[in-house]
Amino acid sequence: MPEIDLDEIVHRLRAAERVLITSHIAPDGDAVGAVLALSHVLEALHQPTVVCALEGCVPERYAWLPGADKIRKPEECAPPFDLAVIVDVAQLDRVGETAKLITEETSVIVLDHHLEKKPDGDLVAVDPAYAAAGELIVDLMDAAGVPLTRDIALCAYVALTTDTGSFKYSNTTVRSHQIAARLVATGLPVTEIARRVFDEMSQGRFRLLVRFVNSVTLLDGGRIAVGTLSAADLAECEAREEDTEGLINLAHNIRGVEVTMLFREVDDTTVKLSLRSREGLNSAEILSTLGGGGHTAAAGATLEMPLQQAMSVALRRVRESLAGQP
Ligand SMILES: [Mn+2]
Repeated sequence: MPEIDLDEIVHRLRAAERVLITSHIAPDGDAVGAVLALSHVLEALHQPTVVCALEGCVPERYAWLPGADKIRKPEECAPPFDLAVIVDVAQLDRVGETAKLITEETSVIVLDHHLEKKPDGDLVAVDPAYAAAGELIVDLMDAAGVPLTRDIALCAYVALTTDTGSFKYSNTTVRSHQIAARLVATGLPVTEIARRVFDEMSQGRFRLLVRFVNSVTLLDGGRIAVGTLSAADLAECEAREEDTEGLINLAHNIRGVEVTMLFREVDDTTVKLSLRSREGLNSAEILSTLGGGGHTAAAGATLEMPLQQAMSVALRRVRESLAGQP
């Protein structure tokens, strides 16, 4: 990993006048939280023109975050930007249509924590030791000498709690807790945040959850759990794409399961695969030959093939990885 030079990034942020901040398609809590936390840091730093853009809607459970109402769809934004900061993702082809707002005159800073060997961007801060991109933004805030505000804290806290599964996942570190303590000390209503982010769900999500649970099958003596959601499941449940977030963890909690796979059929030729793995198995590596990526414990891939074919291809890949395990 390249050495991270936060001071150089601060220098570039300070010099920029029109800044685009964006993240990956299908934004999760870390994407939305880190984008917004950075926008608040930038406004405190020197008040450039800041435009936050995301492809797709901000999931309802994050829509109450301060500044979320200012997040635009890419087609609503007017380039040029002299600087684009992409957070929680390191590849421009994963920010979707927003990438079109980045032109010749735009320099690109990448702030990410995924296992990414070839990040895009002119200036790159990618370090998988960060539990969340939001955690990296807090370090950047400190490097910039920007005081922690409640708005920054709220956004960074949601980023951190969602990407660590409330400080349960293996990416959680002492630093994650230390940063969380600083954020909470600004007076965050943690119970209320947890209810909004993790517990409360739409009826559509509840119906989808039931379908997902019923779809789960255990293979290979219970080492692999596989769940599927068809395009019809989403439609019939009146659920949205965002309603699938986190469902996979329900199956991954089954005792003895080492790898959990969720296949979500987008249409006849596109399947989104999510993968979770226990310690000793690298999810990102398992999916790397299928064009996917992510973290050690959690990764994803988009497979351009029908559901049945996607299942057999990915299952073969997982079994190869498990074959190397005791
Ligand atoms: Mn993240």
